[in-house]
Amino acid sequence: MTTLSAWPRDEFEARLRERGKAYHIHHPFNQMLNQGRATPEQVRGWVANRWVYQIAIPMKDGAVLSNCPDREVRRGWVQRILDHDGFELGGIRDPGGLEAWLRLAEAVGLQRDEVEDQRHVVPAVRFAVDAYVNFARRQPWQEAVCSSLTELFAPEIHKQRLATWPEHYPWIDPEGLRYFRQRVSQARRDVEQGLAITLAHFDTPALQQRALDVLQFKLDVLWAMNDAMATRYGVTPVSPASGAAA
Ligand code: AHQ
Repeated sequence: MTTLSAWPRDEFEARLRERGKAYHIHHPFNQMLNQGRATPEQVRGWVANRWVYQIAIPMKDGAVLSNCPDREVRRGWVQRILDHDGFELGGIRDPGGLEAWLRLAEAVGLQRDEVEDQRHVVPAVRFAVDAYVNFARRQPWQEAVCSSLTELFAPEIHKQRLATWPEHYPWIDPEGLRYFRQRVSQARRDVEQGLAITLAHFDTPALQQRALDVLQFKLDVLWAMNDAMATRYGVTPVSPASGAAA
């Protein structure tokens, strides 16, 4: 019986990054959005549905904190809640990412209340988001940390929106894209802590495979959200005339 040894950390990281092939940047609904094929209704549907994911993040991160006995880890992780909920500390005030998302909603022609009351949210979007929050509540905190590593691939998707939406959707007030701008650096900082914890904790062959499975679960959460939105709003096909890349 050959006893497998754990992958060295650089190989383990490479295998985590390799899962980026299944990131929702490759989903047809997201490709439609970032290639400029989305109608205003599809853009608004995406913003209104993603609201339930955004408001779940602080609760998910609160679950990580509540399960984590390590003060040093909590000191780093708590920043994520401030990023989204905003804060007022020692005279410094930041309205936070949830406020920025509502600004995005107004910029695409939604009213704040129709986003906050979740009237447009598709059931399967809600179920996928609930699966993520409940995963973080129930699983060991290190697995919840690992599941956040879809953010390894997030800077690219935010930069893609910033690069393509102004040209494709001139009707969207550019001020609404602030959320994507701030996430590029926040995602990079998040990943520094999340990756270090993951590479250190998952240190046997079985644990490393578990980490890949956890990351795949979260990739599936994001993919399933896009499936649900595609079913509800459709995916505007690439028009033969434009010949734009599929
Ligand atoms: O806006 C996003 C965000 O705040 C987070 C937190 C992080 C997590 O803890 O799981 N993941 C995440 C993501 C955000 N935006 C998504 C997007 O496509 O706009 C990407 C998503 C992620 O990659 O998990």
